[in-house]
Amino acid sequence: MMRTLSGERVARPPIWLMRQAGRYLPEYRETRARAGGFLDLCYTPELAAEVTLQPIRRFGFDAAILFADILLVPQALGRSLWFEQGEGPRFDPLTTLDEARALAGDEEMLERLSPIFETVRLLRRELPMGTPLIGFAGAPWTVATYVIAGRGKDEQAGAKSLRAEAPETFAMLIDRLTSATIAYLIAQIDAGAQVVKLFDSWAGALNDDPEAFEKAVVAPTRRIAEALRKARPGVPLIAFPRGATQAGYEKVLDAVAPEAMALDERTDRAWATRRVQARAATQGDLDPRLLVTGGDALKRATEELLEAYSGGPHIFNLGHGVTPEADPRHVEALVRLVKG
Ligand code: 1CP
Repeated sequence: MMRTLSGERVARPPIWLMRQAGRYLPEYRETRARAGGFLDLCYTPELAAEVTLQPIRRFGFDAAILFADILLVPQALGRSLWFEQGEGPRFDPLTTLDEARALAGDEEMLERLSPIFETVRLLRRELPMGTPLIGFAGAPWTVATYVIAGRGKDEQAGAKSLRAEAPETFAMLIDRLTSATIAYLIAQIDAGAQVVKLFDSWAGALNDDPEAFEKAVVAPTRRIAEALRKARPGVPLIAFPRGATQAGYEKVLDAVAPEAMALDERTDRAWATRRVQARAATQGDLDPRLLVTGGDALKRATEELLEAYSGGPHIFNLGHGVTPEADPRHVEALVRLVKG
């Protein structure tokens, strides 16, 4: 994993999966029940470390990703967050300048997130040698879409209209999220995270507005990358502007120069190997649905992917997260295929 992130093409690509810890694993569901709920699980270091390690033990992935969530940052900034059973995260929507001004400062935020850093420290002690720990945060745009609309999935319209109608409020929120994200990632690195990933899951919602993409996706991501490189040089960064156009991915590549670029399942691999892999390790881009269906289709798609990216540094992953419907036996078959 670390050699690939330094730009080396290794004989067998490392493999890890987004959402490799999660509801598709019975041991995860059991631990979450023991914690009481999803947020309790995130804030209980022993149990969060346990669910981070579960997929490492079961499948032998080449990297671990800290068990936490991108929405813990806005929660620690003072926005109330809860999970609707069977639906997903909810916030009280942020819509006014006063609400944006009232967000907590970095110190208060870091204090509230201190259990997360304890999880990182526990993991660095317990992970096998050679299995690096990936820390992460949501990119400001994606986090803002949840904070503004109060919910996720297909609800980016709220953030887009706040940007148009209350630009000062929107800019203040993005600015606060950007500096909070820098402080949060530095604290994860100091606790032991060896790689960091920025999830911009809703970057593609701005594909129809290049100026907004530049200001809300590219600029904050650039600021975070530059601050991290200055404060903690040598820690590789994985960028993930999910759903962006090819031009959008290339803008992030130009502005951020990440060590790896995560690609979603709509990626044109001829473009990705020519334009992305020449400058960063690629990561992705298997369709997560194949882990529900498995079988020959999974085998063929995996072989095609390995072949397509074989000319340069590549990290095997999905185009998005493992879904709750995925079958652990198919994940096991996938890891066996890639490692073989
Ligand atoms: O147990 C449960 O029911 C909760 C499901 C769950 C899990 C397992 C949520 C709620 N978050 C997580 C963990 C999580 N989230 C991780 C940790 C470890 C791992 O990957 O194994 C990470 C990196 C995330 C990141 C995350 N959270 C993103 C970015 C990646 C992506 O999937 O696009 C996003 C958008 C979130 C928000 C979020 N948190 C949880 C859910 C269900 C969602 C998505 C909500 C929506 O549909 O918009």
